[in-house]
Amino acid sequence: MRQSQQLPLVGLLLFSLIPSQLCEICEVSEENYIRLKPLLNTMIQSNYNRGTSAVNVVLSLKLVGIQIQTLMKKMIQQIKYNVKSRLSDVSSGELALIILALGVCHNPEENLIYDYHLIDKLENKFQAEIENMEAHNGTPLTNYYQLSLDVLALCLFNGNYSTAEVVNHFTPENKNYYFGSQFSVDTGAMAVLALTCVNRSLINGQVKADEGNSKNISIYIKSLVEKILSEKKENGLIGNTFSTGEAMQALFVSSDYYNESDWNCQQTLNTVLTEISQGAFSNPNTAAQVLPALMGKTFLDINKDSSCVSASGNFNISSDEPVTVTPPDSQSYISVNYSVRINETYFANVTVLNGSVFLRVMEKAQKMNDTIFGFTMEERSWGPYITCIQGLCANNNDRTYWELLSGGEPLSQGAGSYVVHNGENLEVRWSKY
Ligand code: B12
Repeated sequence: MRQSQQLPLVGLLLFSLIPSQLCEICEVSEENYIRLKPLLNTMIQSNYNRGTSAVNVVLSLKLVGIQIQTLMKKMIQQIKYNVKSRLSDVSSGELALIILALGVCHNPEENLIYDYHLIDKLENKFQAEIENMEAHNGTPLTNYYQLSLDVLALCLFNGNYSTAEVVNHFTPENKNYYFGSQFSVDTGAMAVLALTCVNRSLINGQVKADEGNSKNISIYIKSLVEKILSEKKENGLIGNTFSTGEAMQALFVSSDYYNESDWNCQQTLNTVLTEISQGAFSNPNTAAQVLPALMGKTFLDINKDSSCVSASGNFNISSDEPVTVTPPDSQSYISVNYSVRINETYFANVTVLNGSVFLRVMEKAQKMNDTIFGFTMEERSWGPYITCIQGLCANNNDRTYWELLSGGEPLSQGAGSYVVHNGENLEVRWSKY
């Protein structure tokens, strides 16, 4: 064969070797938007009277180009109330999310950020986090997921923050990226988004350039990306089902830091779509956190003029679609082993209706013996959060909490969502993170 005849063949061969999952194109195609419908239904049909979830949802929907007036109105009401009446109770990350949701895609509500001086207030809350770290052995008031949200919001909306402080506190070895010995993918992913924003501002000269800081931040991003990728499972999920969307966002913005062969984005996307079809994202927060990545968006698009092109038309959204209620299996009962572990372990065998969630087991055990199994909880946007058992209460400064486990393995859902099974060994363990 003459050399000129071989060329097209060589070209074809090379082309076929190029991996098909370039990250820029790893998003759900328009003809597959129907597969995202369960996420939208979850978000639209919830009745947001708790915590931050309406903010998460509005941020997510607007970022992908979907505007839902009734939700927006509800969120603005919530925000006004929060800012006027309980700002001291609003955590730094909650305020950061409020700013991101108000400012996303330069919508008319953006003015509220400035009318209420929310950026100044976030700067103060961020400073309080740093002060708490100084006073409490490096532990912030909240957590590093929220500190990353703070830096991200300050970076995107031109707030003041010290790059040196960011370099100082966001080293990849920092204990706050871990819960126990487990690297928190959600936390690492949010940090990559924040650090990427800071680095881009340094490079574009928006923040006083300092080559040393920028170099350090790049090293941090690379290391965090490695940690995120090392949590990739065989089926493509990164961390667990609920951290994968945010991990995808982090990997989208950091593709210079890993090789194409390190991540099969399409596999991750397909697994998430399968999980959606199996009803995994039934909590509006989980739906809100996963949606942007599936539509190729990241939090770094929040203040881009070009983003947020309306996608509503592609979804045929209606807020009064019937809610799909799964009928209970039957009125049969199951029995589970429940234990509370502090230093000692306290056991109970508990009978509950088939289809019950973990919380029902805890309530039943409490009725059986209030001294041993008595507990308190707080209603959060994610559902009930277990705060105290036997009067022993979780404490952020001590990094203690009540951990939920099944068969000795930590659960990836809360007490209000996790459906228990017959014969299961359930445990609530006094733990340190
Ligand atoms: C930090 C964090 C924690 C910290 C919270 C304390 C602290 N220092 O802040 C610790 C380590 C204690 C924790 C515990 C748990 N967590 Co957690 N946590 C997070 C994380 C990384 C950030 C939350 C946050 O600050 N958000 C920003 C602020 C503005 O929102 P917020 O709603 O006000 O945040 C508060 C609540 O979310 C609450 N919280 C944290 N986790 C959970 C989990 C549940 C079920 C509830 C009801 C509340 C809650 O603490 C936050 C700070 O006050 C998220 C990751 C994510 N993707 O969101 C996971 C996340 C929310 N946690 C999760 C889980 C599963 C748990 C546990 C059930 C794990 C377990 N096996 O025990 C326990 C809760 C058990 C209980 N006692 O009820 C899941 C929830 C998934 C789901 N489908 O419900 C997430 C999404 C992580 C994941 N990818 O799996 N968590």
